[in-house]
Amino acid sequence: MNITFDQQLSKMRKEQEQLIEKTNHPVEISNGVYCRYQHPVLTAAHVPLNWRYDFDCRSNPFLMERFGINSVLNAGAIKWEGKYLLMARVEGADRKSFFAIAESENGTDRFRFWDTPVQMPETEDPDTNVYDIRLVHHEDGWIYGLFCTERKAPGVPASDQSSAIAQCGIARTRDMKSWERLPDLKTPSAQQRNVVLHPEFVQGKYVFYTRPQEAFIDAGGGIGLGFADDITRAVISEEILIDRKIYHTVYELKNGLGPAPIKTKAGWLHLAHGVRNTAAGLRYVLYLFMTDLQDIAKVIYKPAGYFMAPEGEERVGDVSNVLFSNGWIADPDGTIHIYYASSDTRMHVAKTTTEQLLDYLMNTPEDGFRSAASVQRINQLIKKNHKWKN
Ligand code: M1P
Repeated sequence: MNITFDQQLSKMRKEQEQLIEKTNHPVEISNGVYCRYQHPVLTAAHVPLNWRYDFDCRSNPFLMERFGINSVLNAGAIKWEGKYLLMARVEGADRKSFFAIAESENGTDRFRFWDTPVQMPETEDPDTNVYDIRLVHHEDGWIYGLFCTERKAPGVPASDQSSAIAQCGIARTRDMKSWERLPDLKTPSAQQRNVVLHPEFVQGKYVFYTRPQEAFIDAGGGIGLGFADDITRAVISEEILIDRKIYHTVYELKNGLGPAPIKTKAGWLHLAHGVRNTAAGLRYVLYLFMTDLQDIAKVIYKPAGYFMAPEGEERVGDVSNVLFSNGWIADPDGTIHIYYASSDTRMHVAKTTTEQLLDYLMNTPEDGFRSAASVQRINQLIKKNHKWKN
């Protein structure tokens, strides 16, 4: 039976509504640190149909998708007017990313995109691609979005159509709707990605977490920190490395900060991604560390290894074996929603609390950097557990 244009459109609408309205439940098994939720919270299929299809049967008789969406990933997150907002990186079939905001009442399901994508202003040097925004409500009163702006590398031979320059774009808003674009961050490094703004002034200055890198893919020594006097012309003259890459760790090849840190009574809570190389390609996992409230460059707790790694279906996607997070929301009751993308394809949520993360940070052994040190730690645990046998 041939179905009509109207029947097909109404079927598509119904299916999308069912997807958006699906309740998300926590998965039963948890490691005590966090709890994953069953379904992705945002996917390409959540993107509104009227962004993708021409609904006029005269100009689109086959009801073809006119603007393909490839993936929805790496979302910044913020609580705004009581709603959980994800400012996602939406990537079209044309490979370009743009930002779009989706909101939910409870932070775990029914995320629905706003009517139109974000209209991000450009600087005099237009961005080829923008992605991975970090949202932060700064104590100066503005909400800032720091993101990667990518442009073709200048002065390369015509045969080279891949070399690119990544820099940190900065925009700010007061209403999450209209954005003011500020000049890109200037640092001593040739390229920047994964730059995050600290939510408070330190000694009257804006503080940026950076990731100094000399080339587009290869990152430098680790996660850096720099100060700027003026955010409307942000210049960092020195980057201090606060979390270095280390041989034979999950962040051996590169690392980068995730969302802006959360302030707790014990210190600043940081979520980051670490990357190592394998025969199957790069593997991205998430790890946590904490910095001192007085000296934000000082790491005071850093459990060994990863906090979250790709599992099950998360392992497969556009860039497989990747977890990446640039958004989390801390509620006043201590609940933390961690938003993470899997394999550069879709967004998920995991829930935890400040109390659980503090316990994890303070009581998980640090990396011993040797197999023998791992065995020693396990033996300590076995000894401690002896009296609880059976
Ligand atoms: O493909 C994995 C990630 O790769 C980049 O992250 P990094 O700069 O740390 O290597 C980014 O392009 C990120 O968007 C992507 O998810």
